[in-house]
Amino acid sequence: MAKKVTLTRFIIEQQRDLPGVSGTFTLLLNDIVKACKQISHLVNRGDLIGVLGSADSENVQGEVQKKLDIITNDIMVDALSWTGHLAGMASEEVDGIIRIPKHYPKGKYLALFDPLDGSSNIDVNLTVGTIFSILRCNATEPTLEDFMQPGTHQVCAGFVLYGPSTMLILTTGHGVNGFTLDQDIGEFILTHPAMAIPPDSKEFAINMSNQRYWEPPVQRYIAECQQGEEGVRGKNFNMRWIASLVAEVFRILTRGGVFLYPLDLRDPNKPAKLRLMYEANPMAFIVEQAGGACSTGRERILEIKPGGLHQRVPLVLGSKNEVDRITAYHLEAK
Ligand code: AFP
Repeated sequence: MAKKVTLTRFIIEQQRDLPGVSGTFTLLLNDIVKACKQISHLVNRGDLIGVLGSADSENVQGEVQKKLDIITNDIMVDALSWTGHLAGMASEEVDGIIRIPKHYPKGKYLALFDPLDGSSNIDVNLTVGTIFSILRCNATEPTLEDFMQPGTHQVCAGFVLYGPSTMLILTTGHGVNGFTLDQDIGEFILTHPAMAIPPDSKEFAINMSNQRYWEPPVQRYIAECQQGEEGVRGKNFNMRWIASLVAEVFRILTRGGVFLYPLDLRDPNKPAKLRLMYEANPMAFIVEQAGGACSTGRERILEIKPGGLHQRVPLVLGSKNEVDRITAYHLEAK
């Protein structure tokens, strides 16, 4: 029978090759994974335990919250506050810095997360997930400035996919590996070692209902895909839109493709939808580690100097040659 490599074994073995990464990091990762196992159980139980539906409240983004948005945020905060591994946290669901209570020890990392990405899908039983990003922090009382680190400073990034299988996709800067939760033993098992995104693709993901708001370079790229083999691309394209970033990224990690949530001119106060610190940056780290590319259309996501915890950015990620083409169209149109 093939040897089952658990997440814990994988991290410990990988950690031996990572200079300066202490056992604390491994313990922090295990704390995050334990919280995500709890979330997986709740998402799977859904209406059986009355956790679906709207919470009749809005988050800092002005978005209507689902009950599970709040529940999963509480699970993450409760699971990570007491451990002594963190100096602070930030969440899509909370306006400011989430501080570590004074009676708990503090650590040298910051955790930033979207506790339930794609939550607008939860009531229709589609795949959702938890996205997390880990930064280093030397301050015991971190300020906003301590969080404002570019994505290149991430120590680790990952997401857990609550789909037909519960999966963890993880990078610590040494490639991307996928683990599937074995419900029988409650352990994540290495099932997708060394994930790599094909450089070319025939599949794009975009919310077509926003087409009238896109900038010309995006209009051009999508039109060329739609022209198929009769057009300049000389090949036919397929389209997907799951409205769940975690599901789109896993598909792209598995078979290639390009995802676009571009700048749109609909609301000048909200020119983009996805958040830099806990959506774009962790996904950019993962995608680049798998050989893909991640851009705003004009610049590399990971090099953006953040201006706020909930800053939004346009997001183009996936197969490198497709992302490079889209970026080239933006630079040509300058
Ligand atoms: P929700 O978490 O509000 O469902 O938003 C999900 C998301 O941030 C990302 O996961 C999707 O790719 C994108 O928004 C879907 O956006 P649209 O609802 O505009 O299609």
